[in-house]
Amino acid sequence: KSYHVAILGATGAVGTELLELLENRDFPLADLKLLASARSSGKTIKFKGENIPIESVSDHSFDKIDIVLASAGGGISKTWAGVAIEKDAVVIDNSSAFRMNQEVPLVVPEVNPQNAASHRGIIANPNCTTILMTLAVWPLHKVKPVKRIVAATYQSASGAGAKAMEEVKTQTSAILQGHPAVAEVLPYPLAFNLFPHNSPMTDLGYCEEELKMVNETRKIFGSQEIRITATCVRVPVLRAHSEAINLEFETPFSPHEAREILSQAPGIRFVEDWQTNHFPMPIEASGRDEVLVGRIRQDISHPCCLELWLCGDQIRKGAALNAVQIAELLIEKNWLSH
Ligand code: A2P
Ligand code: 11C
Repeated sequence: KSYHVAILGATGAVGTELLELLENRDFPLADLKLLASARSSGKTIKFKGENIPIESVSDHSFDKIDIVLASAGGGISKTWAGVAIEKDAVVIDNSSAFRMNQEVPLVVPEVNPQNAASHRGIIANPNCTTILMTLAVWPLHKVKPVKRIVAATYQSASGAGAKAMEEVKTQTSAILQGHPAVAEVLPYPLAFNLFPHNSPMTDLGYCEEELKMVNETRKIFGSQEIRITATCVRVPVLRAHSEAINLEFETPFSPHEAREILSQAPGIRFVEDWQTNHFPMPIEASGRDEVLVGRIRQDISHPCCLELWLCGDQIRKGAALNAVQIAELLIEKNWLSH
């Protein structure tokens, strides 16, 4: 059996990656519909040697579609998800629009695949920093529950979309030629700079991105008790996010045991060479499916805490790949109907 798939936001950073994944994985595709804004209507994108027209999304866009992979932002998802569900499609949504809705499963296939079974037409893809963190923390949490997570992120431009990636390149080139860097997509120049994450600030003094890491991780782990705090920072890297994570357990967790567990964990590639100081780097994580994890060490300030470091391709496992894996899971388990 093969499936009719639509990509909503096909021209964006995540949309482009979705196309590449569908092209290169053994996905049982009957046909592919590419949807974007009216600005892109009439253009085409090459897929498996064929030029597929980009259509402006409309009421009829989801007729006969089985699976919608949505990555055009929360507002667009809110507008169109209901229409797609009415037409019996399942929407796998990359935006934050439905993630904390109690009826919507929030799924990382390596962590909580079983939650996808109960969907009612929408499955939410978590925030990229959350996906990457859960892949590394869950295998340890299963062995010994984590009490508290303290995370600091180093997030690439790709998280703000394809235009932000272009902006960093333009700014870099301007600065190298002695011109000022102009910021239009991101709030401040990112080239040769960094700043606290640009998502809206909340009354808690945490930006929304930081609260996503807190609330989404709790939902995915099915644990409201786990205490989490995060500081999210945008750095001038193009497409992979990095995270420094401190984990507190009830009792000591030996770095050796953590290493053994994470070396075997799904979706992770363990990268640690203490001789050459070679640990995960965004440049080596870019374009890879696996999240690179390493630099596990005992926290010298607390006997029950471990430090670890990870880098993961934000567009791939942080967004597009996780969404495609959810689609593959629904197909494999026969969980598409709602
Ligand atoms: P378009 O290229 O036509 O503007 P990114 O996250 O990389 O910025 O990408 C955003 C994606 O969302 C693009 O594919 C963009 O299409 C799409 N998009 C933006 N506005 C709309 C809209 N009103 N309807 C459908 N798709 C939209
Ligand atoms: C970033 N994580 O790196 C964001 C982008 O909730 O899906 C995606 C925001 C989200 O800026």
